[in-house]
Amino acid sequence: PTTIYLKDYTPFGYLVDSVHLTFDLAPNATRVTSRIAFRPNPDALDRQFFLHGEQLKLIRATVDGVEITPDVTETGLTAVVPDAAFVWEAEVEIDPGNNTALEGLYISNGMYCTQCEAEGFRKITFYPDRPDVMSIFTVRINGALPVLLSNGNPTGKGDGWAEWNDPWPKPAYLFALVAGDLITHPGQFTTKSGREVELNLWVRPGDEGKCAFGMEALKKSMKWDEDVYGREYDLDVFNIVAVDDFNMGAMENKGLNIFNSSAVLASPETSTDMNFERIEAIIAHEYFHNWTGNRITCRDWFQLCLKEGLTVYRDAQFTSDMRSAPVKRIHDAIDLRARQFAEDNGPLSHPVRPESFQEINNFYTATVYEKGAEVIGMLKRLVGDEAYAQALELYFDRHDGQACTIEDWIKVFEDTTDRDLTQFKRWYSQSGTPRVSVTEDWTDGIYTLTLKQRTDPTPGQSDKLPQVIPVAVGLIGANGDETMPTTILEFTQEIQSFAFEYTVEGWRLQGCEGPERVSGANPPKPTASILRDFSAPVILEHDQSSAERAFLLAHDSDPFNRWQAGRSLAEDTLIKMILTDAAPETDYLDGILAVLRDSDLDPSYRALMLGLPSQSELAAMMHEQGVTPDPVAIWTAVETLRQVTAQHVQDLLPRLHSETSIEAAFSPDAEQAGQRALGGAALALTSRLDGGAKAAEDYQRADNMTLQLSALSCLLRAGKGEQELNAFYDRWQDDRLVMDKWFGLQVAMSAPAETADIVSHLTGHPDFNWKNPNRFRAVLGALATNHAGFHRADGAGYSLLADWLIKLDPVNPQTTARMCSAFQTWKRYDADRQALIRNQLTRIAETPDLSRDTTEMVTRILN
Ligand code: B3K
Ligand code: ZN
Repeated sequence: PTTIYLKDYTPFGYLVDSVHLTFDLAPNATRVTSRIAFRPNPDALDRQFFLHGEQLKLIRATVDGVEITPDVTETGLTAVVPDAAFVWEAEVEIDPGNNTALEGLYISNGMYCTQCEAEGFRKITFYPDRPDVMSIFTVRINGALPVLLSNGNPTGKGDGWAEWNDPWPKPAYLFALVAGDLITHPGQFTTKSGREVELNLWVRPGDEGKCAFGMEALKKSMKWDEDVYGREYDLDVFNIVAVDDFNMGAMENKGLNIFNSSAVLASPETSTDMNFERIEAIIAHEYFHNWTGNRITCRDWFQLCLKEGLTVYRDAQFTSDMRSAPVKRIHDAIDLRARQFAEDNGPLSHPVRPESFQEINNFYTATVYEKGAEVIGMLKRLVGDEAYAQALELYFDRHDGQACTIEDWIKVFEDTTDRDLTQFKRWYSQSGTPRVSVTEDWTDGIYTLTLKQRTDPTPGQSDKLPQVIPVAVGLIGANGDETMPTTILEFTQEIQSFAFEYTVEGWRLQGCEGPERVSGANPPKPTASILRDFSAPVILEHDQSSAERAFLLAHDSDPFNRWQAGRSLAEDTLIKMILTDAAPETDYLDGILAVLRDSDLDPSYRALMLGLPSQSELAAMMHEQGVTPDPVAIWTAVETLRQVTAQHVQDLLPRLHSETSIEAAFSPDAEQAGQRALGGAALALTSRLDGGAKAAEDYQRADNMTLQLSALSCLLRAGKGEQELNAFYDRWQDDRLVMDKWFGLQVAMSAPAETADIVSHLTGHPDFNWKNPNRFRAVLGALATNHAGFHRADGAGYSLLADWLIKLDPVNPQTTARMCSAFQTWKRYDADRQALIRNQLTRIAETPDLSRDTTEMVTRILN
């Protein structure tokens, strides 16, 4: 396989003035006719005329109307063309009916649809399939289907045909086509300048009842982007289509977003609160791409974080505004630590802007997306809100219609603020998670924090340089009052000290403007709250006593760090329990009890406080401490802590149940969702004490999916619920999205010794349609995330996953490759497990005709 390097970028030899495409749809022989106006690119040195093309049957090609015979290979064609403007025409035949990879044009449940990002357009016709080639597309679709959609505005339609024109130049990866028997849930939006936009959410008949929430989320997103970023929508229509077979969440094609049905369809009966929140965020994310991604796109795929990091950052801001900002921040930190830290500290570690790849689809990662968003959050923290807003304004003005780089992005911040961001740019090029360790000094009334940063070597990068880390710090006095409000420390050196002095107005960073130090005063030593609001994506190493953590859990005014104090107490006690069989610490148990009692605290926040670190994270922490993690011991400790917690808060449980019961009609809003989250957490604890009696009752009365699933989880966890599981199946067997939950839950709730057997059993179920990515992930993805079950000592989990990855690879390389990451943490475990995993990885790697996608992933993981 060939490796592509960032440093080798060169522009394409030609510019594309216009593209006309005609599709004659037929399931196994769709004809695609293209007419493309090329002209030499004055900025390019190389005039080689190479068009990408894969799995295309070339019927004919002409240049300026004269038939030619291009040189066609597996990856594209070359042809001799004039050294002046010319018109290229080609007719190709493709087979969407047999396209199981779900890239290019394919058919899902009788519906034609496309997925072109990153490099799928080349499976539709011959084209310079690269994001820096932008053009105006006009599309005609001929097909005997009621709904025929493409990008842009509709320009005509009749029986069996439709025409579309997209006035905004775009790269081919944003092309989309949908054709099928679809029904719209319509909507309408008037933009701030008065443009009337027709909105549609297109679904298959039967799904009409699951559209209302998505449509409202779209309108809210459109409004928010106008209010907060000044970005207005720029076409007459905005279409969203729900598709059942889709490799990821959704795709931001210009004016025609295509969604995995799981990322857009929702109803109270069938969706959990988590589903609602995720759907709202994904709709916003894809919509926000209209400016950050589509109007301003990426020069090449190495710049992917330019659009993804920024768009994730924007959707996080949106969710914070729509729901609870602290809760969103905590969710994001949990997610980053679980997925991105695991990636950044293992064999798949790569910079936010990678420098090489074999298959770009393998780089749609937590690092590019989520760490990419964190980098933007840090930039905003460093320059301030106002400068951030100005820089963004400049970015949109300066680069509208262009294909840009991270250098362009950084430049708008430098030009706005006059800051030199050279060191900051290391966040884009240096991989690995920085570790920040903290030591304190307390001398003569001066409180000093000394911070030290280091990043361990990562693949291809042995030496690391210090990064710019914004560390948000607050100080808290002995009585629990805040004595220094959140202050950003700009931590740029390997070791750096920050001294704080006592003034009439409390504590203050030395050297800052403000009142003088109060000399002679004898203030008590403050307690530091460090990395407030998770101000940087780093691992904080701060040895604090349980008492200090408990103090912060009780008093920190920063909601993130207050939660973090509880989380750290949980981690400490769990690790002690695992290593020494110790009993759970009372600092943790009492701290949790106090938080649960505090009914002034938002229920969703209290529910989060009850969460525990994942078993996989505990394994990572032990590994970092030089101890080989034993998955069964970890599982046992977590079970014990849960049981003891349940007993410890027992008296409070009835109150929590009544406090969280909702009289009002169901709403998926943050308030009710928070109550249900706390109620669910309380139910889980109750089930530890009553063997599932209350859960069985709740299951019977449940009138929404959140409660139904949380009750069923409790029953399964208690080793019960067989009857309910069958009833659930009977009730929901015709609803794909709910059946995904039915499959996934059984795996997630299984006891470690049984997980692999349950997975084997479920993969034999008649409804296990393994070619559907959602169903495949529901079962095999759940296997990979059931830590103790997956890591069963005899290797049953490993071989089962490998069997299925080998089977899926020829059908759908993208989903296979992505799921290989289940093995990325293998070097944490004992020699026996490592050997078992190595065998499976090698077995996958040696499979004949393994896809480029999967080959790249297993090779990187093995090395
Ligand atoms: N841009 C798409 C992801 C495409 C993934 C291609 N393998 C969705 C998103 O990030 O919005
Ligand atoms: Zn995106």
